[in-house]
Amino acid sequence: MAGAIGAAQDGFLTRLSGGRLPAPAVRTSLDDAGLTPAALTAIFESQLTSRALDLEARRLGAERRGYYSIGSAGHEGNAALAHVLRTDDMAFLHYRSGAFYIERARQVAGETPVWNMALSFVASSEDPISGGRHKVIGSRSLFIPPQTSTIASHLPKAMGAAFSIALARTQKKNNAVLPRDSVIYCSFGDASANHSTAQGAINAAAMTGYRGLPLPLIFECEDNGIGISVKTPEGWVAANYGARPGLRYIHGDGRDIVDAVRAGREAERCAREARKPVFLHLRTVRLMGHAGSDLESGYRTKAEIETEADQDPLLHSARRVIETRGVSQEEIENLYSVIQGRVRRAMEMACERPKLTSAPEVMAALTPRRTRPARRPGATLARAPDDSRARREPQHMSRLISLTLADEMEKDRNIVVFGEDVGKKGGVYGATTKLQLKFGPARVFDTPLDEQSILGLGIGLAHNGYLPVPEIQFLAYVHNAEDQLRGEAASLSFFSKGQYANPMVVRVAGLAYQKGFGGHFHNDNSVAVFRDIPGIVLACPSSGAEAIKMLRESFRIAREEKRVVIFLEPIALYGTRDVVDGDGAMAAVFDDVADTAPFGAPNIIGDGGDLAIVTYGNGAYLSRHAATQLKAAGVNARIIDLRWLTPLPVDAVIDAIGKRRNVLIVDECRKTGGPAEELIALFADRGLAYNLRRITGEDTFIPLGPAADTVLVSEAAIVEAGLRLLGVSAGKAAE
Ligand SMILES: Cc1ncc(C[n+]2csc(CCOP(=O)(O)OP(=O)(O)O)c2C)c(N)n1
Repeated sequence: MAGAIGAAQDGFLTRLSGGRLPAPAVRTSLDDAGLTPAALTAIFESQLTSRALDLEARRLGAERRGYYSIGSAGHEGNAALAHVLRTDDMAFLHYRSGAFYIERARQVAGETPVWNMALSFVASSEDPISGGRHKVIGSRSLFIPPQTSTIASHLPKAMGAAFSIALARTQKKNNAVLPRDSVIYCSFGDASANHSTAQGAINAAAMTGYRGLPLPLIFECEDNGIGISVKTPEGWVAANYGARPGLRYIHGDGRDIVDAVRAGREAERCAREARKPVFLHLRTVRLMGHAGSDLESGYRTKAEIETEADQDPLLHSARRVIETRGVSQEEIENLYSVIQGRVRRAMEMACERPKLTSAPEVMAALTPRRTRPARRPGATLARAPDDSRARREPQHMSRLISLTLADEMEKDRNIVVFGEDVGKKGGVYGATTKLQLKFGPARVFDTPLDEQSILGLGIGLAHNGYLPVPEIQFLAYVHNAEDQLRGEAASLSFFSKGQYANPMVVRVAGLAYQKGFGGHFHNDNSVAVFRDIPGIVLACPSSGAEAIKMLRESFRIAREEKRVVIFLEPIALYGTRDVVDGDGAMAAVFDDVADTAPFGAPNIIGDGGDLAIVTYGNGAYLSRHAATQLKAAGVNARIIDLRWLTPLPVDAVIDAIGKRRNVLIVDECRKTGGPAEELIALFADRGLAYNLRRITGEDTFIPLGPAADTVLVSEAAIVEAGLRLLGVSAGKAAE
């Protein structure tokens, strides 16, 4: 009968047919769980459908017609959470959440979960969530953002999204995406719970709960006791999370759907009504190995595999349905057979649907769909400090940044600023000065000391209609959190066909040349980490006025193009007022700067026809000095300050170089991985035969004290390189 599909692996069917149903694992009754018999049967159907999809995906994978990766078999208990939660409770899912997805979709009219998953398994361009880019579980209408495969990387944003719900409620935000009484659900495996990303997010959630702040969040750990081939020590998850301050712990048996619903309801009450974070620990089993290609027999004994299969949640559910509804085993087999037939037909039809066929099609989703969301007028506090005087006087870059932030925040209430020390202190370098006084702690606040949580908080807030401005205190500390940008924020549009976006302006203080605060970590001169992230925008201002104009444009890019913008602030220029003594050229009067710096347009300084110096950040500042010396030697230079380092505005740069044959690239970053590499490659691609040279930092970490100067680009080196390019000897220039 029904076993035609995947019979070889279908331990469920074999056991069911043989009457080998497991003994009850728990004593929870339907009444205890608030579950009706009809609901039980409906959930069971979702579980069966998920299993049928797993088996079909395997079959197509083996036939090289599909791309089976990881299945949900053994984890179908997560359908309980879909039953318990509302369909507008945003869900950040573990990759074994097929049953959750199907059960949630069942509750919404017009959803076609089987067809959608089938399209995803075969990477059809008609897959409604990723458009054939990846096998992901996700849906815009079901409040399920698609998830990447990096384990635990979704926990920080789940924490952030839960935080955003509470914040929106406090602020009475009327354009929130997430309902004010909704909760966030985030699931993951037991091995994933050990990851530092998970630890950081759970810690941040627990700390929020410990402080008595609302956080409607369910972390659900699906504990199958193993991560690929490595066993989690017995009892470890409970021991680790059972008694965390600020975090409620609830245990349930995910093999038994009734107990899973009971535990899920308890967790839901805690998150929704008490608005406290919960750690829901569900026991599960993992069936059919880790993934399609995994040979489980290599690390598990046959007996272990069989014992797991005996505890199949589908068998437990079948027993529950037989006991509750008085149906026979044959009736369940028939039901499964019908479901399998439906799934097979969907899979076969999906194989015929179109795939992505060109790079432009693939890449169309790298950036989100553009919109022009309305700004919500900002609000300042009744007794907010008056900065009108500061706006009328010349200020250096860091103060201008705080004034620009204040200006933007006044115009747009969706903007929130957060990070380490940005609140009362106003930032280590004063770039958020007075913002908290002006806008209050709901819009400007300090975070725990954890960059992953800071960026995750940004992603979560952006999911709820905020325009987050997280600050990373030093460029060197982006690195321990870079996946939040690379794997999460920047990839969301790609995996969701532009349907989901998490626009933000990430402020990062960085680059070298700091005096008196030396060493590598505060002088990190590498932007390689950002340069190859598809879709991201990297901006780097070179003066006070530029910072105002570029920050304004960065907000526009985030708001209208929904992009992730990294705003890299050169620390050494924060307090610099002059290019040459007393000229005030690096400072600006905020109220006098009315325009913006258009995305993709470099800043052109000077009109010298002998030499084009292509540079950015501190390099632009040094080049302005050097240009004066070059001029004295008879070499007239034009400085082309890139402003936008990713994507590089190459066409505009070539335009700005114009007829000049001599081109000097001044790249303050290390030789390896700096923007100079790409510029030269782009010039070569276009067959441009400039008389070309680059000077860069050395491939080293920055040492302390004056030794730093030995490895960084200097004004003298720019002058020398410029003269050499033109064949003017330095000695001759000095004459
Ligand atoms: C950061 C990261 N490291 C390694 C992997 C490779 N990997 C994929 S799944 C997995 C095991 C996860 O186990 P667990 O969290 O228990 O979930 P399960 O697969 O058992 O449901 C590993 C190591 C990954 N995806 N992400």
